[in-house]
Amino acid sequence: MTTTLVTTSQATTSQATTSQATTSQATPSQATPTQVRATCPHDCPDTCALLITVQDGVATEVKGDPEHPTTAGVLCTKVARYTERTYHPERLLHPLRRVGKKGEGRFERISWDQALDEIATRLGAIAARTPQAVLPYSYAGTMGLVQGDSMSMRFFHHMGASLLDRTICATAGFTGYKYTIGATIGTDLEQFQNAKLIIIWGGNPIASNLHFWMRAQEAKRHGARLIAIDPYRSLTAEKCHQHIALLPGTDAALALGLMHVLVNENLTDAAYIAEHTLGFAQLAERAAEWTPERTAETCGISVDEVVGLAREYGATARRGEPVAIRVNYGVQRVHGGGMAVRNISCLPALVGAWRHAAGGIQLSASGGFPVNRAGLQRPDLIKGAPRTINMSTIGDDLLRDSSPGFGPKIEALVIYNSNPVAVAPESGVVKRGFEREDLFTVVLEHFQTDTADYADIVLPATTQLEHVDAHSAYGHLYMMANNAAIAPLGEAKSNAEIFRLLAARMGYDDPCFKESDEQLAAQAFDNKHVRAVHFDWDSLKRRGWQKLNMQDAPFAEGGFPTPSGKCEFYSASMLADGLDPVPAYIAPHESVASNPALAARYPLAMISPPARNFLNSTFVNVQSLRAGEGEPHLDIHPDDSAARGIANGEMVRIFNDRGSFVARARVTPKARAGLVVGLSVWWKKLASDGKNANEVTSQRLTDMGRAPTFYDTLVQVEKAAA
Ligand SMILES: Nc1nc2c(c(=O)[nH]1)N[C@H]1C(S)=C(S)[C@@H](COP(=O)(O)OP(=O)(O)OC[C@H]3O[C@@H](n4cnc5c(=O)[nH]c(N)nc54)[C@H](O)[C@@H]3O)O[C@H]1N2
Ligand SMILES: Nc1nc2c(c(=O)[nH]1)N[C@H]1C(S)=C(S)[C@@H](COP(=O)(O)OP(=O)(O)OC[C@H]3O[C@@H](n4cnc5c(=O)[nH]c(N)nc54)[C@H](O)[C@@H]3O)O[C@H]1N2
Ligand code: SF4
Ligand SMILES: [Mo]
Repeated sequence: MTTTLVTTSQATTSQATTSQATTSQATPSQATPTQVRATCPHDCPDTCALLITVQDGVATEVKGDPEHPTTAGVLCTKVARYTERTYHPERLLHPLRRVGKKGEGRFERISWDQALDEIATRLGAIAARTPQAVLPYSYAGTMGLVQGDSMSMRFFHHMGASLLDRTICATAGFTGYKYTIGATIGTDLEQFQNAKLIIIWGGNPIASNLHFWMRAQEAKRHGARLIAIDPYRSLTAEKCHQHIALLPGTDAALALGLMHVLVNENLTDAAYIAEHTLGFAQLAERAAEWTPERTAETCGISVDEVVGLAREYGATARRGEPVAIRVNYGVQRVHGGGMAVRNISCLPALVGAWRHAAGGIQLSASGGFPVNRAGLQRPDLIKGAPRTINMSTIGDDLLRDSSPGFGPKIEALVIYNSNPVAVAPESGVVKRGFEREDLFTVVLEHFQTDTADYADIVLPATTQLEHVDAHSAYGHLYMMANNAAIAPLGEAKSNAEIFRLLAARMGYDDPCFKESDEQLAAQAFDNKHVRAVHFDWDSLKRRGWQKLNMQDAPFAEGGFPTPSGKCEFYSASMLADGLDPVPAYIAPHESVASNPALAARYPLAMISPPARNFLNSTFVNVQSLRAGEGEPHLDIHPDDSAARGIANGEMVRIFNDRGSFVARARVTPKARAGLVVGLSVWWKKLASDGKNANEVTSQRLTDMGRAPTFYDTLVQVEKAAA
C-alpha cells in the first residue's frame, strides 16, 4: 500500500471524532493512507521516532522509523501496540465531576464550561488568599517539552503557587554525576557498539532501554564482554557474560573496591589523571580503606568478583580498548544513591576510558540539550517567593497543617502527567492525604487512574497521536518533533490548551497565555546555542529529528564542565553542600548490616524495578500488555521461600511497619537470597487487594538530590491468608 508523508496541518484537518475513530475501521477505506512523523512521549531513554499510519482520520499502525539512527525501525512491545492504548474503550473523553466519596471512582459527566468555571472559581478563591496553598503535581507521563511543562508552568508561576521539586526519578544520581563530571553528558549511544567491555550497572535495558541493548548486542557480536551488576538476575543480567549480584544499595562500596585494585595494581592512566582530574591523592587514600575483602563483605559478593572486575576493566583500558559503563537508575533509589553514581562516574577518568568515543560512561544524555526552559516556562512570571514541595514526600506533605517551617497547608492539587497514588512512596500515607475532604483535586488524564479516583474534577487529555510536541531525549542526542496524527478523541484537549483555557478563565492577560502549542514547540530549543544552532521548528517537524552538534568523545581532552574543568575526584562543591568531598560509602537506611534491629523483624530486602510490559504505571490498563505480566508477582529465592513454607505460585503477603500488599510468589534463584523482587508499578485497583509495592516503600530520601529510596526497603513475607 502506498502512503504519503504529511505534517501536522494536513493531518489534523482530517476531522476524526471519537465515533468516527472507533467505527471507521470497519468501513471501507476511502482515502490513501498517510504517514505522520511522531515521537514516543514516554519516560524512556530511547525517545523513538515513530511513523503513524493514518487512514480516514484513524491511526491504524504505529511503527518505528527505520531511518532514525537509534530507533532503527524497532519499537518495544508497549508502543508497538499504541493504537490499543489510544482507542482504548476506557479513554476519558469528557470532563467529569466526582459524585461519590474520594477514591470510590463515581463521577458524572459535565461540560468543559462547567469544569473550567468550577476550577477557576475554586482555585481562584484559594489563590486570592493563599496562592501557595495551590500545588501543581506532574512528572513524565509525557516527556514533551510543550505538553510537559510549558503553559502549565506559566500558569502556576503567574498564580504564585507552590513550586514542585521533581525528584521522583533521577535527581540523586544526577546530583552525584554533576559533582563529578559537571553535566549529564557522557558516551553517545551510537558509540557503544564499538566498546570492548560494557558494564551494565543497575539497569535492565532489555526492558527499559531496548535501543541501548541493541547496541550492546552489536558490540557482543564484535567480541565485547558484557557484565551486569544487579542484585536481581534480570532479563538483561541473564544474557550478559557475567552477572555480579551484589546486595542492593552497596554499589558505592563496589566502586571503591574497584578503585582500590586499580590503584594498587597500577591499572590507572597516570597521564589522563594528571591532566584531567582533580584530587587523585585523596581518592587513592580513601580507596586504600576498601580492600577487596572489605568490599566483598559489604556487597555480599566474592573477593574474586571484585578483583576480577577491576582487572578486566583496567586491563582492557590499558590495552587501548574502549571500556564503557551504562549506569542506570537501579543504583540510585537507596540512601547512598547519589554517592553511588558519583563513585561509579569516577572510574572512566581513572583508567582513561574517556580517550575513546566508545569509552566512558552514560547516565543520561539530557545535559547536552539546550532546552529553552526559561522561554517555555517563564520563571520570570513567578509571583512572590513561593516555597518548594518535594513530590517524593507528597504523602506527608498533604497531611501537614500550616506552620512557620512548612508554610500554608496544601488546599488544592492540580495533577497532570503523573499517577502519584500508585507511584509515590509510602502509599498508605499518600492515600490518606488524597482522601482529605478539604482538598480540592483536579486531574488531567487519559484514563481513570488510581489518582483520578480521588479527583474532584477530571479533565480528558489528548495523547501523543492527538497533539503537537517537541522532545529532547535522555538516551540519545536527537531533537525530536511530534506531529499530531489524528484529531483529539471525544472532547479531549492537550495539557497546554487546558492551561491556556484556565488562564483565560482566571483573567491572566499576559500575552504569553495566548501562545499556541505550535508556537510553544517553536521555542523548545535555544537556536543560538552552538549545539542547536540549526534548530527551527518547521524543518524539525518535517524531518522528524535533528542531531545535536556534539563532539564524539566529549572528554577525550578533558574539558569537564565542573568548576575546575576537571573530573572532580575531590569536590569542593560537595564539601560546601555538607557532603563528603571524596568518594565514600553511605549504607542503606534499611539493610541487615545497617539496621540489624529492623532486620530482626523484616529480614528481606525488597526492590520493585520496572516491569517490561509497563512503563511505570502507564499501560497497566492495556489488556494485552497486562496479560504479558499476568498479575503482581514476588520473586523469592528458594531458601527464603522454604524457610517460610511458601510454595511456588502461592499467594504471599509482603509487609513491614508501613503497610502490606499481596502478590503471587515465584520461587526462583533470580532473586538472590535475602532479596525479594516485585516488578512494578501496578495500578492498585487492578490488583486483587487494591494495593501495590509502594505500600511498603518509605518516604525517606537519598543522600543528595532529595530523591526517593524505593529500593531501600526491608520487609517480611508470609503466606497470605486464604
Ligand atoms: N519497560 C519499561 N521501561 C522503562 C520503565 C518502565 O517502567 N518499564 N521506566 C522508565 C523509567 S521512568 C526509568 S527511570 C528507567 C529506569 O531504568 P533502569 O534503572 O534501567 O530500570 P530497570 O531497567 O528496572 O533497571 C534497574 C535494575 O536495577 C536493579 N537494581 C535495583 N536495586 C539495585 C542496586 O542497589 N544496585 C544495582 N546495581 N542494581 C539495582 C534492578 O534489579 C533492575 O534490574 O526506565 C524507563 N524505561
Ligand atoms: N515502587 C516503585 N515506585 C516507583 C518506581 C519504581 O521503580 N518502583 N519508579 C519511579 C520512577 S523512576 C518514576 S519516573 C515514577 C513515574 O511516575 P509517573 O511520572 O507518575 O509515571 P506514570 O505512572 O507512568 O504516570 C504517568 C501518567 O501520565 C498520564 N499521561 C501521559 N501523557 C499525558 C498527557 O499528555 N497529558 C496528561 N494529562 N496525562 C498524561 C498517563 O496516562 C499516566 O497515568 O514512578 C516512580 N515510582
Ligand atoms: S517506550 Fe522507549 S523503547 Fe518503547 S517506543 Fe517509546 S522510546 Fe521506544
Ligand atoms: Mo523514572
